[in-house]
Amino acid sequence: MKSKLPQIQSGFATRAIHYGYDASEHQGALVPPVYMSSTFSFSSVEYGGDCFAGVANGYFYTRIANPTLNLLEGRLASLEGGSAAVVFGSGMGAITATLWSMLTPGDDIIVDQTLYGCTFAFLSQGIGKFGVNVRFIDMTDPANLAAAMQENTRVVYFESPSNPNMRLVDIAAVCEIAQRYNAKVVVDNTYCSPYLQNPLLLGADVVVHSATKYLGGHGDLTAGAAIFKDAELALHVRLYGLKDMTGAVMSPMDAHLIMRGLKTLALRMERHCENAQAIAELLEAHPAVERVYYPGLASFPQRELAQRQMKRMGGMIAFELKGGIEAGKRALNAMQLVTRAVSLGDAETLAQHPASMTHSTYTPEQRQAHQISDGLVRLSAGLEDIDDILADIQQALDSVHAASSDDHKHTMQQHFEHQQSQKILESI
Ligand code: 3LM
Repeated sequence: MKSKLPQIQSGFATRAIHYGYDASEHQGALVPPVYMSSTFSFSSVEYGGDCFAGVANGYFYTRIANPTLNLLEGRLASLEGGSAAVVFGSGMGAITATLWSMLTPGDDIIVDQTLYGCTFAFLSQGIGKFGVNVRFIDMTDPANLAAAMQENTRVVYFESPSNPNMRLVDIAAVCEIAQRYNAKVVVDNTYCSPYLQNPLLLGADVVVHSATKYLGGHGDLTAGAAIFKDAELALHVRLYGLKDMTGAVMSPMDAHLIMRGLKTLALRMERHCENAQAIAELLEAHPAVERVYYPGLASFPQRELAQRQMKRMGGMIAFELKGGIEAGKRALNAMQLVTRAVSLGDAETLAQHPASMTHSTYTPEQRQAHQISDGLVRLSAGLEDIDDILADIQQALDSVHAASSDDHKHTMQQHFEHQQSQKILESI
């Protein structure tokens, strides 16, 4: 990947804007041209054959490689500290293609017990059908992993923070254990984006992203990426996972939009973090709220780990209201600026109910066993003016609190009236 910039010395924002692109090779175009072409012509039949054989390094079909996709891949690899990347048509495309490529029948994979709903569905119902043994453990304690590792464990997989309940996994400690068994570590870094956390630099082998989220950042595309420490594994995933197994190819136009999003990733992440911190503090102080899960709060149980492996505390929050699921639903329905929607990492502040939405792929029993409470509400802090977000959340929580106080008063009144009538009855 050629560029006139000194790549290694460049800071994050500089690489997010410039990496791998030299305008002088493209008529001076400031913004990289988008190669909206599914196929590429060959100067001769021999050259075409060489491209297919991998002898010549030319493009031939966008599902296998495309200059716009390659530019984005180089940029993402640079931002995560990897040596190569492969982009996909969705985060699930990246996750499934990567794991299909790394596992064969008889292999064992150990995964954390809390995962995004569709990743959980793939691991609990999908890949197991093909002879891969999947085991779920609580990876927040690395000792559980050390106890579970086996000779045939090929992959260790987790999210940190986990979607939706904000549990953290000690990335360096887990990688150290996996390495002893020659197992590869795959980390879903969607919640952090490469701006806040770089698992490859902590010892992981692969990072996957739903680029639909912070990387794109504007809620207008669906995309994914896998970034690799080892370029050979990247090539294997490209040829086996993307070309042969899934075909989950990214559109060049989406790659263009993601590169546009990357230009402001550093700025956006700073604002997401700032807004989330203020929201988490408001939630924690409100009498309607039972518990808030946000690494920026002193009450967060894994605060020291968060500070060790994350640059800032992120844009995602989970919380529970005192009235459980019913109060949570009432609060969500009362929100006016905060938008009721799944997904995350957009400019808009989004809130949703995991048990009935993103994590409805778990049965109620599985949710209970995997620590996803039915009353949990998830919020993705957006980029709006913080005062407006806080005012909306405050009024929504106030209305829940007022309703529950009214309910309480009503119950007390009924209780009192019942007692009075009992006394009257007894006195007759
Ligand atoms: C969501 N999440 O609202 P796509 N990894 C993580 C994710 O959060 C997601 C994916 C992978 C949500 C999507 S739910 C119907 C909407 C940590 C997606 C999958 O395939 O690009 O959606 O990424 O939590």
